[in-house]
Amino acid sequence: MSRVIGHIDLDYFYAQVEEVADPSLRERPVIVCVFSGRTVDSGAVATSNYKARELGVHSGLPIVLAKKRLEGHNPAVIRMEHEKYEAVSERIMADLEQMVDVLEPTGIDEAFFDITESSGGDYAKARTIAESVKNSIYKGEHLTCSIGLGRSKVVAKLGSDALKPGGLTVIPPESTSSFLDPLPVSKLYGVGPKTTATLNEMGIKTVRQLADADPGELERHVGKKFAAYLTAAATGTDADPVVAGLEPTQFSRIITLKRDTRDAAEAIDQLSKGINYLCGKLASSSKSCKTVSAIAILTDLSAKTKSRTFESPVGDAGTIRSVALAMFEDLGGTTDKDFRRVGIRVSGLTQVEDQTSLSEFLRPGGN
Ligand code: DCP
Ligand code: CA
Ligand code: CA
Repeated sequence: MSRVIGHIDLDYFYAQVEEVADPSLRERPVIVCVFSGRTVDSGAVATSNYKARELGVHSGLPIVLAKKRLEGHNPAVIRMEHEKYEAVSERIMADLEQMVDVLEPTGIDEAFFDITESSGGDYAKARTIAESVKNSIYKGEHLTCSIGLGRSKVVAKLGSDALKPGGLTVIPPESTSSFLDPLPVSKLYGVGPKTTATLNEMGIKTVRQLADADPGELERHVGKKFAAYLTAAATGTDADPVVAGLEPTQFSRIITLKRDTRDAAEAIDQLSKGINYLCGKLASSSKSCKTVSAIAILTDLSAKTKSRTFESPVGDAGTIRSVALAMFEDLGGTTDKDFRRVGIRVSGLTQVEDQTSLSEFLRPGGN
């Protein structure tokens, strides 16, 4: 039976979540921004809706530049709220998990899935399943997504990218090579600018040319292991299975301070929301943690961490806060540089219901 692998990617995710919350935004260019807090507009665009993209505004663009490009178009400039998008993502992933055989989340807005068994390897049936996934997400969250179906992860991923936004691209096994062949090699999963340049220098521009490349020559240029992957990817025969999402082993939050400082109380004050968020994560997954770590990125961008491991697991904001405060005080005392960014990590996660018998799973330290 032929495998049926899917890849799902939510469309302009953060910006679409904002549009759902306020539908009047749909008429305007929307940019969701990460403000670094240094000067009024310092920071970058996390993502933008398609109206803004048409005006040349994409992820990663400095906010100042984005505003310039959107001048006169009545743009909506929105501050990124990671917790908000994460909550939506978690609901969607939980829903998806019920609809497919195996779900492997690979990012906040995307996942691979396997529906070989439920479709019986029949791509017409698989299409119906993918359509109901799209409908379900739309019904539950009013969000659109793009899905690709194919016989491997590489093919499925290219499929979800092929007709964005709102696309469903089904590539049955017999159409694999006609779909892959004309694509530029840079489109393949795992092929970045460096590999693209290497391949182009070898005269390999399209996926077809990569599939036909001399294996020995390919190995000489990119190494044996990567050459084998590239050949498999180019022929849609990459065999990587979809692996069910692993349980998280840690949660963390890191922020950029409003100003550089070595004052632990000031750092903790700005981390308050982050600590509450971490405690919320622990509570909602019925976990507590054995280790709390304080992370400081100094003005010279070097990183310092300090960890404390408890006899019995903790999960309340008050404890984490006071332990973190003490650790930041220690960290501040060991350096003559100020903190630029600060973060908290909780690890050694343990299920609240059964802490004693789970002690064997606890991980040491978080350094
Ligand atoms: N993101 C970010 N910074 C980036 C890229 C992305 O913060 N440089 C965030 C915002 C996006 C989310 O991750 O909404 C998902 O990233 P995608 O690359 O999937 O981009 P989008 O979902 O925004 O758009 P697309 O419709 O192209 O998938
Ligand atoms: Ca996306
Ligand atoms: Ca994505």
